Amino acid sequence: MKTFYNARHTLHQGKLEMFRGALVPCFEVPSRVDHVLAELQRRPLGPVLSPQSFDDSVLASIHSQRYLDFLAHAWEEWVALDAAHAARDALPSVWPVRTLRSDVLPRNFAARMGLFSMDAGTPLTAGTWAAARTGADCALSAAQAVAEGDKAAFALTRPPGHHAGPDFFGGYCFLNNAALAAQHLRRQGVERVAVLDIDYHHGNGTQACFYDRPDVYFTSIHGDPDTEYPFYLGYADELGSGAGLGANRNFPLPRGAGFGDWREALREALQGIKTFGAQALVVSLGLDTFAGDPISGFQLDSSDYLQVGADLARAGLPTVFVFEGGYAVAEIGVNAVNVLQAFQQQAIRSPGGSAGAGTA
Ligand code: Q9C
Ligand code: ZN
Repeated sequence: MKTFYNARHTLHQGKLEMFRGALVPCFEVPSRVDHVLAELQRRPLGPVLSPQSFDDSVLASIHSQRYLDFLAHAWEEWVALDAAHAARDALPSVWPVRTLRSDVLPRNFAARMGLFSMDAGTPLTAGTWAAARTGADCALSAAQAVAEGDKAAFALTRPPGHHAGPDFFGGYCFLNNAALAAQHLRRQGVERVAVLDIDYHHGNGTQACFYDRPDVYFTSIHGDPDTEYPFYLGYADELGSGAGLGANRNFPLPRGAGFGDWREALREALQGIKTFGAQALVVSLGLDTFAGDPISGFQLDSSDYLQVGADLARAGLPTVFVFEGGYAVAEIGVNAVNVLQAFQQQAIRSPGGSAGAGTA
């Protein structure tokens, strides 16, 4: 499969995030993607390509215009407030919670930053917009390749995307790459698209983008939000709303869950996708389900990711993989490419999925 690589990812390098009352070094670091790229050069997955440039129309159909305008100009506003800001990242510190207004857009920068964010763990830096915008092009390029007939494609980018909602950033995410890929597939004529989120953290942003839509099915396997970030979404009783009722399905698992329970949830999630009648699949590929992840709590090992890739291939759907979280940097290359390579090998063995030949 083709990989669309965001060479501008290094422009986004957060310094510090707020964690338990202290500013600590960011977990979401550039070397994450460097390790995946290095592993792709060691193992024969396929070509590594630069993305095509897409105009802003798909972005504006997922994110609000006032949010996109904020992101595109936030850094220059931040530095214009005080030249000393150039040396430190912008973090929000005030939010319009219940009873406060978010319809009015304040002139004050901190007030707007809070209005467009969900946590103080996601620094906005000088290069955040450039990196995120090119990352969106990677996701759209991967979706385009699949729309044109490729069996699968991979968007290798950071910052990640699945926590970013229609008008907010957070969880290290700014533009929702997986949602953009799904929306692009829809616009290219795929009538029913599924998004499967296998990052450790619930994909609250992606769920929010499609919650009332019957044409994009969202399903996620993640740490129980009762104890795990993003806390305020990702419960099993979230089934979609209005016309989208029945097109959302969450599989929260307790912190500490092992591969057996995780894989059973994957089986059920894929069954839901099949029942929905998806014609294409977008996978939010987080690798923070790994036992060695420093901020997460599942127990997958590196070889388990081979099973994950093969299980995904047996769904028999054209598939866009979008890189999300994963903070065990030394192992993230092997773990990511294990999923992708096993997917590719299984897809060759049983084209069209488990209904095809050679399922033994
Ligand atoms: N400092 C993704 O995996 N912070 N985002 C948790 C650790 C938020 C994770 C506390 C974690 C967000 C894309
Ligand atoms: Zn995550």
